[in-house]
Amino acid sequence: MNIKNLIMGFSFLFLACQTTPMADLTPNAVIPSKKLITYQQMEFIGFIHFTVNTFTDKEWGYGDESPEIFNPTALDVEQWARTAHAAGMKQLILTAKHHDGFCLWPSQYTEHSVKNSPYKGGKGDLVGEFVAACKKYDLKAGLYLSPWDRNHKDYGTPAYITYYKNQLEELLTQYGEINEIWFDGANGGDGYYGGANEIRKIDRDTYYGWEDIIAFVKNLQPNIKIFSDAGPDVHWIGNEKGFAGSTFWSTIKTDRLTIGSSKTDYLNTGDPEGTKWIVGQCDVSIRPGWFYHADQDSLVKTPQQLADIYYKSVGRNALLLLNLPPDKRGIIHENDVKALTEFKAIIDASLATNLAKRQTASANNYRSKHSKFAPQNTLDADPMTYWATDDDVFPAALEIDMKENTIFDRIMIQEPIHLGQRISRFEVDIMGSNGWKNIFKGTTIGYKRILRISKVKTNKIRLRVKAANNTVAISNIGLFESSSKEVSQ
Ligand code: FUL
Repeated sequence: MNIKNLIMGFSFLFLACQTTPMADLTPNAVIPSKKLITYQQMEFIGFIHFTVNTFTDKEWGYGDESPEIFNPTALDVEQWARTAHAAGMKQLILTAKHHDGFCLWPSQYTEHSVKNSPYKGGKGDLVGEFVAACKKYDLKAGLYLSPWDRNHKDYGTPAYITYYKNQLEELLTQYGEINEIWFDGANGGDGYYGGANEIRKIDRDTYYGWEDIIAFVKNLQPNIKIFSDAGPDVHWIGNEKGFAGSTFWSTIKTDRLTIGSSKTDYLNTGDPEGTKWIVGQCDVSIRPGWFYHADQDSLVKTPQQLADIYYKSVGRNALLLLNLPPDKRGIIHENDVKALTEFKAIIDASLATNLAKRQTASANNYRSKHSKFAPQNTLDADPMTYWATDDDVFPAALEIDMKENTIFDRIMIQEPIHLGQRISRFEVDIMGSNGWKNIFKGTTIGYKRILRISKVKTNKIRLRVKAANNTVAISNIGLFESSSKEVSQ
């Protein structure tokens, strides 16, 4: 074959490949990394607050507690992990060190730890036991290491930063993979500080040298997710009630964030103009306190309150981080386990059966009329497949025909977030006896939005996206009838 024939052959092949024009969607400028998508897909995770405070009945230990008081009588780390797993959590985060400075692992850099406690005769290592229990119950393990340390004599000086980094190094090199590290925003104030008993204030912007600490952590555990009220991977939602804003963007402007003093309203809604993808996390305790207090045994949140929190966190494009504080025995109290078990049963009953599955979806437009963007992709439960329109089609309308009248009161909608978060205004209509009737007007959707509406009976539902920052794409739609137990019986 001469060179001319070869070129003609290639040109023919090239043209043949072009016969089905299909313009792929342009991803947004800000998209999540694969590891943040996997993180978001966990949806529901748990917190374990346990330390000397459990034994002193305090929320914030002063730092002068004797390690002798840390003496759980029936500690069972596996009960924590079993309880979390049974509730559907995908990760647990343990307070390896809270503000009192007491370490749940035998750190070589301090005497203020389990090694000087009666627990296992000073031979215990709760961080190690916790990580092993998480592994056994298929949970990711995360650790909380309070930056503020009311015990340490050097707190407030550069020497403490060296101490803090040494502790991070112990935690991130001795226990295998740690999926998340939690940096709390409470910082500086009065404390024991090695016997000084004084107030120590720090400059939140400069003292810790966060940039350096973040790089240090990532170097030790490249896959770790770092939480603080300013990210860089996961950010606080701005309250401790477990509620994300009903408008919630996963994008945010980092120059408006400072660890320890970010504006709570801003954290609660995110920012459509945001330049960085940081996943929102809603932390809340199953009890009024973060630590166990016997006088709160009757104040455990009800299964219905927990379900409400679930809809306001997971149902608003964020993660739910629910705290389960072990008691003085070292186990999660029976009342908490009961509430959690009933909560899980309610959510399962409410969201188990997708009434839209195997129904028919159609749309006013779908991109290039190509099956890759077909409306039916919204009913396959796969977060990677989606319906998308041609560019600039507003409203973008997707209709699901159930053929028969169907009763539902929960609507789940997902965007394919690997392409970014796009939708900023949408409406939902149902077919009534006089035609379409609007039943919901909303703003953001994101990874997952679950709408709670009054029960309706209809054979057709329609989603109309009225505004978005890019071409409209929806990955999944679900219709559900909630359990009657969502409301207190
Ligand atoms: C707060 C802390 O001060 C609380 O004690 C608790 O650990 C909570 C999760 O974060 O900022």
